[in-house]
Amino acid sequence: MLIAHLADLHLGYRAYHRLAPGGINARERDVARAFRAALDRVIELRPELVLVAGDVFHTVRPSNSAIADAFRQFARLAAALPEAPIVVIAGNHDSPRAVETGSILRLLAEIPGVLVVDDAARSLYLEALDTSVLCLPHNALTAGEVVAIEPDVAAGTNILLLHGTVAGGAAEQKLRYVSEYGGAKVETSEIRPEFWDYVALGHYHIATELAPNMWYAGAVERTSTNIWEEIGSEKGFVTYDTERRRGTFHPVPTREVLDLPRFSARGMTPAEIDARIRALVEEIPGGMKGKIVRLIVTDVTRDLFRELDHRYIRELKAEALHFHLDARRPEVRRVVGYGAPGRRRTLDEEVESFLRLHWQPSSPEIDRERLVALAARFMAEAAKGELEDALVDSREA
Ligand SMILES: [Mn+2]
Repeated sequence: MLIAHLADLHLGYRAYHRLAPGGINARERDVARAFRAALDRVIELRPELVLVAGDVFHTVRPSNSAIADAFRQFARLAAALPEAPIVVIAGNHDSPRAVETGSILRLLAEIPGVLVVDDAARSLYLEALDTSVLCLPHNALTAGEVVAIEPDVAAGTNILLLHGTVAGGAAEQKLRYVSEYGGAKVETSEIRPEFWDYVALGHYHIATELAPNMWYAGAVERTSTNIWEEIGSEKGFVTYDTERRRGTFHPVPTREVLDLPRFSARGMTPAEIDARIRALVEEIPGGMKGKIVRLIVTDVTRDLFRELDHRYIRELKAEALHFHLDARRPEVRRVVGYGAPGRRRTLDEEVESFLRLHWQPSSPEIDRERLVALAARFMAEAAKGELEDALVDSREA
């Protein structure tokens, strides 16, 4: 049996306030196009089963245009592959926290051939394929109930479909970044990949083979919190052949994202910094036009930043789809304990590591150290139940 495995579509994702012709956010259109391209290829490959491992939508309440497009695309897929069941689970992005919100994914279940599991764990037996798919959407793994991750002994083929961060085993070496905040965590020893014909994973946005029969399909476009961590890896989906026991990654075209070589401004004059920026930009093959580009410059003092050629920087911002001149002030870096084995980070450590390692200031005027200190204070106040007072104090300060 040939299985097509997609994940993390993030339909309705928006960024950068740039509009494409027709008024749709340019990045939202990129994501919709990447999804269409992925489906074109899936249809050509004619799989017998299609799995979507969560985060179909970027938010619990996507825009009407994102919903309409998703419905059209899933209907197109179902019509093109009438024999192939399409099994969709919810991820952390499309799982409402409050039950009364309801899940938008249920709409997709109106399409004949599309099966949706959006809340509790459920095992689906697909009779025509003699295949059982154990579906573990985000909520099934975070509700606090113990889920038995067991194959169905009566089924000819057993598949596990889950949305979360896999820990332990090959995941320790192969997952390059701490995955999206807010995901569930599952140990490789709980999954036991050797017990399954195939394990289809969603949540980590870079396509990754954790075992020959266990893959993260990765996202179809760069939609994670820190897209710079996804540079150098292609986006797309995976097919798995249960007879040959082999997975194949299929890339789809995506928008170009560049992280220019970073440099330190220490000892440089504003004119020298301008010249270095210009030289780096002029070396981009094909130029900046329509690309997403970042340039990190460290050790930029506030005075130095003010004296840069902001007219030129504005021109670059206008030409690129998005240009982020990430001018960082000189700062004392402390090493934060990071993913130490055998111990879960406390929430305080999680917040501190996020602010130090992942969060990018939107302006060099923001002092990272002050923000870290403020966050630590708010965490302490929240623990004591006095957050409201602390927030009022900080606004007055
Ligand atoms: Mn995701």
